[in-house]
Amino acid sequence: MPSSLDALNHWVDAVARLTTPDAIHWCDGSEEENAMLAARMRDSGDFIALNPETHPGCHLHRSSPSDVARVEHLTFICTRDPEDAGPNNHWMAPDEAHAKMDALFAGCMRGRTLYVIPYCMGPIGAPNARCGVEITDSPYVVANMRLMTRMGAAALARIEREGHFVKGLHSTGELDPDRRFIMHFPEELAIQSYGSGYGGNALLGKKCHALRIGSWQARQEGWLAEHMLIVGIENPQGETHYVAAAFPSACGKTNLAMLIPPERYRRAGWKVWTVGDDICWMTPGPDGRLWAINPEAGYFGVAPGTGKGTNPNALAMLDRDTIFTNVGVTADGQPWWEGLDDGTPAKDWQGRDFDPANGPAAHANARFTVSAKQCPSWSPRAEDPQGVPISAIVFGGRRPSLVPLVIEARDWTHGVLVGAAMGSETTAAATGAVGVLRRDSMAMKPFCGYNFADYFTHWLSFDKAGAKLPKIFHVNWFRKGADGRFTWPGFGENLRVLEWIVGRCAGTRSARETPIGLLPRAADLDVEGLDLAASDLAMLLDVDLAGWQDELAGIGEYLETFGPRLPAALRREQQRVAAALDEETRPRARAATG
Ligand code: GTP
Ligand code: SPV
Ligand code: MN
Repeated sequence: MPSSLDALNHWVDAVARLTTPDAIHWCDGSEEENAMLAARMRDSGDFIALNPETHPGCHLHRSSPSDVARVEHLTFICTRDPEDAGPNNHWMAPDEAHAKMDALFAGCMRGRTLYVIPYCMGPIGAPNARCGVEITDSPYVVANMRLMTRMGAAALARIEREGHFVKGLHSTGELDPDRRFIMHFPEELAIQSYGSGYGGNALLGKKCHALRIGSWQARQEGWLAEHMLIVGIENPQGETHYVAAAFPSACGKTNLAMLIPPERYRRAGWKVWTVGDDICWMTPGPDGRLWAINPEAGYFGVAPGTGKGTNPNALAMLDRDTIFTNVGVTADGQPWWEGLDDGTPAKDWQGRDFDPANGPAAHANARFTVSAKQCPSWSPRAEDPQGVPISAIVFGGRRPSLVPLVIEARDWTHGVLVGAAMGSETTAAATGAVGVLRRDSMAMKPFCGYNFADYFTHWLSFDKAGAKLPKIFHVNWFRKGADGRFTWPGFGENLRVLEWIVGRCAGTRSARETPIGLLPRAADLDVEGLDLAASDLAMLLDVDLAGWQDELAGIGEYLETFGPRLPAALRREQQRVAAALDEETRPRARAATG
């Protein structure tokens, strides 16, 4: 009887014939292997050892200066029918994409080692976990995948048992932005990535598998693959509610997932537990609730802005066995970035002597890669094969104006509209302009592996008999005042908003009804001890009706771009909210004219 690993062996042989590596290495995920690869990278210059006293086991990697972020314009969904990819994706015909990629991959591993990385997304024993194999010629990718996934022998054993896996092929190629593509073939459960060594472009288990291919499979199989953190909020009575939150790239997921409660909350007994910081797979359970697992085993987090005052939990895990990418370094070999509380940079992220005239010491999208187990707030439920039940889903983005601190959707359909309508200013996590407001539905614009119209239909379909769905909310930590500064203090203080959210789920907190949803009154939010003027709080909780009328018109235009495939229920919901706003403004208009 042929082994169920035959398919894997045949594929590795075929890739080796195409790419002609000097050697093939099957990764087992062991300590010895990791030490061997780190030594190899220190020799080649891919890794720079950091100060062994202050940062044992830590390395710095400097990527090519033109390869520092995801490349959305070079990322494609290759389906037979372009309509299946939708207007939210770049599309290429599978045959054309394969021909292009075969030409790039031909002979590209000459002089290099081909690494075979079997990995599992999700706890190895979880029924909803999924396996993949990434072939790469980058030892840096191997070292990162070892921290970010369950990689090696156990994953290979699961693949052998299940007989199927997602095939990911990656080569750093020449790191030439003109010879760079990230291709997805959801109908073949395959990914091909060439010409980048960076994060989401190269660690194929993450965005390529767990979100783009994952979302495609989730739609077929009735679950959700989302760009969400998962956090447990434990109240002083010892009850823990789990919240899943979707914010676009570099908009606060890692920070919210590991927040430290404000002093007074801590003393009262509030605790926060980190389950995941970037990706969430949710499946309806037999009890009708949504149960979530974090498919990842580590964090690939934004370094700049991570400091004692903002995210001390993150800082506490970054002093050992961490890979830093594109940060600066101090004279005594410690990693350094803007927002770190102490130290001074000697070298910048490109290895030049630090000179403020050249810009910040760390690249704005500089990252750390670290095992989740090192996080002080790591949840005891993080490895639970059943996952955790979700009480609330939260959407949010960077909205300098208009959008209040927090809104509760009135029901699931309204919540899906709130998620679909999400907008946010772009960040350095992807190449291109930063600070441009764009729609980013459910924070999945760069990551949904199929047509957003079908994705909205899929979201709506969860609202059926027997379902006990989470409440849906929208938050905005990024509202700016007339002084151009963030009005809300954010970070740990965000627990005050989460407390209201969890209280709404438990039925213990009140709210006022508005045309755009339910909002706390100033008295409903605990702001004791905050340095926040009453007028600022009023601004954060105000609903600017005229501004929202324009916003709803913009949302309507955005929904129109999806054409007839858009679910009618979503369009009706947009019309309902628009009509409620018109209704609310009518008496005032009459009073003004009469
Ligand atoms: P990805 O890993 O790219 O998906 O990003 P993320 O959503 O995990 O973002 P992260 O938590 O790393 O935050 C990105 C940036 O936003 C950092 O520079 C943070 O300091 C900043 N940030 C996070 N939370 C807050 C907040 O509550 N208020 C403000 N003003 N800034 C925040
Ligand atoms: C993001 O951009 O949302 C990230 C980093 O989390 S990457 O792995 O590059 O996608
Ligand atoms: Mn992300």
